[in-house]
This record gives sequence, structure tokens and C-alpha cells, in this order.
Amino acid sequence: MKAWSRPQIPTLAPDPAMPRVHDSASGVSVEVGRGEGPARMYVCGITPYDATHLGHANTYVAFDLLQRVWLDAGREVIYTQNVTDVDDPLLERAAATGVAWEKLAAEQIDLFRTDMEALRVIPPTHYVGAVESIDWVVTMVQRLIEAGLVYQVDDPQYPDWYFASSQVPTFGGVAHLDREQALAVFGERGGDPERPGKRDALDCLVWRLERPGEPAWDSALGRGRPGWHIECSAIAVRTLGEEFDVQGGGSDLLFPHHEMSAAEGTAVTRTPFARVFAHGGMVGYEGEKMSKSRGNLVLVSRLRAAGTDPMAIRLVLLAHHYRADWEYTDADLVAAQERLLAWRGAVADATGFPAGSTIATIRGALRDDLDAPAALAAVDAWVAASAAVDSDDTGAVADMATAIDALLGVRL
Ligand code: 5CA
Ligand code: ZN
Repeated sequence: MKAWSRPQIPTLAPDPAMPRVHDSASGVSVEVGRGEGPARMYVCGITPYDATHLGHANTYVAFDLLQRVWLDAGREVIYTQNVTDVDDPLLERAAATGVAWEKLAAEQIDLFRTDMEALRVIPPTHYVGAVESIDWVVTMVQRLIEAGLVYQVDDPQYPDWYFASSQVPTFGGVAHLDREQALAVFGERGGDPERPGKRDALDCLVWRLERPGEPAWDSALGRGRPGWHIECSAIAVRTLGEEFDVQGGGSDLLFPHHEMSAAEGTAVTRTPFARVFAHGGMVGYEGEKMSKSRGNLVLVSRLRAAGTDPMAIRLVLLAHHYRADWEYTDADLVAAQERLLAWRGAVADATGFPAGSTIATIRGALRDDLDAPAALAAVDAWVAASAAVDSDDTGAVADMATAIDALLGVRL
């Protein structure tokens, strides 16, 4: 489907050093994107209802930094993001509010696009909905059937199709949970460990046969709709190829989502699927994780409607390391607005403190596991030095504005 428009991205003289990011699977920081061909990244997209809250925005701004670092290094980037535009939570919300699920999804995807554009997030190369990838999902399930890893659950009424996750030797290698933890988290995050008729409690749904009142599509598997994890494995393999650099999302996706989709991908391709699994922290509000089900949301669109500069919203997010869990308060926004004002003041001057070492610090910070807070601190120090030191460097101001725009995505 259509993504959103691409912000203008100024370029600096390229610096070929590659970024490192923390890999949740191995627990260490790994260089990403040096291989043959373009750097390739998949980031799990929204389920389109109650978008776009600051938690979502935090995730997409984090991976936007990674893309910017790659572009700064002169790398071509292929980036895929999905939209879970048919799944239980969306259908439940549509039913609860009396809105057609297609309409709810379309409206929320539109709002998300507007928010991403305002935040100057670079759009994905491939923006793909679950509904439009049903054929890919069915093909992937068929390949898993051929491998003996998908079966029909023992249920005479609804013999849905399940993936035998624990039969894949690498299963467990992403999140490293023991079985007890895995079962608990699976149950909390969309899984059905208790469903009778499965071969193993951790097996996950890949194709759900039609139920009355639910959307369904004809397929060789019977009329039905895709399960969640197979949506992402199918879209990733189709758009990025059998192996890619980074699988990204918030830390709530580590298990079961990324574990299951990696196992499905690996079972089909016989590669580790993604080289690195990167996860952003959880943004909270008023004492809990910000989530649609709890309703404690700070929406980007609401802040924008109240007149907040989107660049201040972006600075709120960048002030926290992407892997940190943090809680949003109004003080975050006040601090970001003050910072934006100070930066804009500094670049409005004709001259500034020489920019070279600051730009090197920003680049170094971002390459080192996307350390945006360290990059912001470097800009703050440059702003202070520009105010304190009489400089006749006329190029400094333009260079800094370019670097802040290109690397941090903040247009001053
Ligand atoms: N459609 C699936 C992924 S395939 C999904 O999780 N959708 S979502 O709308 O619930 O979340 C979209 C993205 O935002 C995911 O990467 C998720 O990890 C991230 N996310 C959700 N809530 C938060 C939060 N409170 N803080 C940080 N990131 C969050
Ligand atoms: Zn996903």
C-alpha cells in the first residue's frame, strides 16, 4: 500500500563507518549493514487502531535513526514495514465501536501516515498490509506444510492450521525464554497455549478458518485469514529476500512474535532470517506501559492538534535511548520545546562554533547503538559554545543544521 512522503534528507560528505546495534538474540552489540547489496531492514508496523501513540512513534523514530546512519555511510537501504490490517484486536475494536473493520483500519493508517510525515520519519520502501499479502502467507504456509511443520488442529468444527514451532531446532534462539516463561508470555501476547487439539502448547496459529461474522479469504487452506506471526515472516521473505540485516520492533515483540516469525522464516529459508533482532524500550504513561488496551495514550496527532511542533515531539523521543523503558510526562515536552528553541536560536546566527568535532561526535554516538541522547548532548554543547565563544566560522551554522537534519531528522 501507499506509504507516506519522503522528507528531504540533506547529505554530508559520506562517512563509510557502519553502525552497531544491540542484538537481543546474542545479547551483544553487532555491526549491521555491511554485507553485499543494500542494507535491509524489517520493522513491525502498527495494528491500525489507536494510532499513533508515543510508544509507536518511539519505535519508528529509533529505526529511522538507523536508516539515517546507513544513508550517511553511503549505503542503499531497503526497508519494509507491515500493517496488521486484519487481526483479532482490530476486529474486536471495530465490533466494540460499531465501525466496519476496513474503515477503522483505513482511517488509522491515514492518521499514522500523517504523523510519520510530520515527525520526518523516512517511509519504508515496501509498506505492506496483511490483507494484500494473503497469497504470500498461503504460499509460505504451504512451504511449511511440505516441510512437515504445519498441521491442522484436532478440532472437527474449526481445524485451523498451526505451526509446530518447537520442531524448529533454532526455536528459542531469539528470546531465550525457558518453557514456563514462554508459555506465560505466549498466553499474554495473543497466543493460545490452552487450545485443545494442538500438538504442543507453544504451536502458533498460521491460518484461521472462517468464523461467522469474521472476514475471510478463499485459499488452498480453506476460507480463512492469516495468523499474526506468519504475516511478518511472509512479508519479510517476499520483500527483503531470505536473509536480511535487522528485524526491529518494540521489546513487547521479542516473544512470541519475533521468535515465531524467525522460526517460520528459518524453517522455509534455512537461514537465520534476520542477522540482528533489535528492540526498542517501552514507553509508559501514568504508571503503566502505554497501550491501546489500557487506554493510557498520548497520541502524536493530539499533541499536534494542540499546536505542538512535531520537531519538539521528535526531540522528546530522541532524549531517551531507544532501548530504555521510560515514562512520558509533560516535563519531557517542555524540555524538548526549550531545546528546540535554543537550537533554532543558535542556527539563526550568522556564525557559530566550528562544527567538525561536534558532527563527528553525533555520528559516533548514533553509530554506537543509536545513542541519540549523547548526540543531543553534543548539539547542546555546540549551542553553548557558539553562545560563549566569539567565532567567525560562517560555515559552522549551515553545517550543523545539515547534520542535525540528516542524522537526527530534526529540521530547524
Ligand atoms: N502489528 C503488530 C506488529 S506486526 C504490532 O505490534 N502493532 S502495534 O500497533 O501494537 O505496535 C506497533 C509497534 O509499536 C510495535 O513495534 C510495538 O513493539 C511498538 N509499541 C507498541 N506499544 C509500545 C510502547 N508502549 N512503547 C514502545 N513501543 C511500543
Ligand atoms: Zn510483526
